[in-house]
Amino acid sequence: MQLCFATNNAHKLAEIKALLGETFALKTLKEIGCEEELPETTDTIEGNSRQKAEYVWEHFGVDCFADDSGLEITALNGAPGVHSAYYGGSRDFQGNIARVLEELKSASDRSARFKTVITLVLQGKVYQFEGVITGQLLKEQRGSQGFGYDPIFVPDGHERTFAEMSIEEKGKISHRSRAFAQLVDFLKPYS
Ligand code: ITT
Repeated sequence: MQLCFATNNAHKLAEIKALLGETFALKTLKEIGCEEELPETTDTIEGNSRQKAEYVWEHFGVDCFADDSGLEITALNGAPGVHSAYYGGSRDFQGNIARVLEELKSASDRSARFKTVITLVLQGKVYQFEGVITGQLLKEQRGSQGFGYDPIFVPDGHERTFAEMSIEEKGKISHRSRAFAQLVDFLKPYS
């Protein structure tokens, strides 16, 4: 089954390919001829996920799914949330982490959660799937795997940060894999 994953993030693509295996011929945006930046102008993770998937369906006529994720920090009332990618002012992981650590300097509650919402557009019909993982934010970075806020996030029930885990270990428990497990289940009859 031909399906496009609407992302430009190579780390995410690698994670999802590892999860999906060979069942689907997963196409990248480039492979379907989409070179432009996808719109992400709503103010929610759900909205941006849907906006990206619908854009690909409407402009390229290819079944596709998009995900949008973010880090929701309790002490910051759910920020950075939909603004996670640019929280430090630009699309720079170190800048984003620096701002979070600064804002949490005097916080006693360091709990947070990663959330992923996947939107699938299949022959024009829209479906959404959500995955969440809760954890704690460290005061300094540990590990070099992964991306984004991984070096400061320790999932509940674990000792190591996401950045200290292999792609496979993170893939077993992550917000994205939880959302994707639902997508894969949903797609089973179509494969
Ligand atoms: P695309 O929109 O091109 O798919 P993106 O980097 O913007 O890629 P998301 O919208 O899904 O990715 O996530 C927004 C930001 O949230 C992302 O840039 C990271 O800073 C953070 N984030 C999401 N998932 C993460 C993860 O598994 N580990 C660490 N940070 C993550």
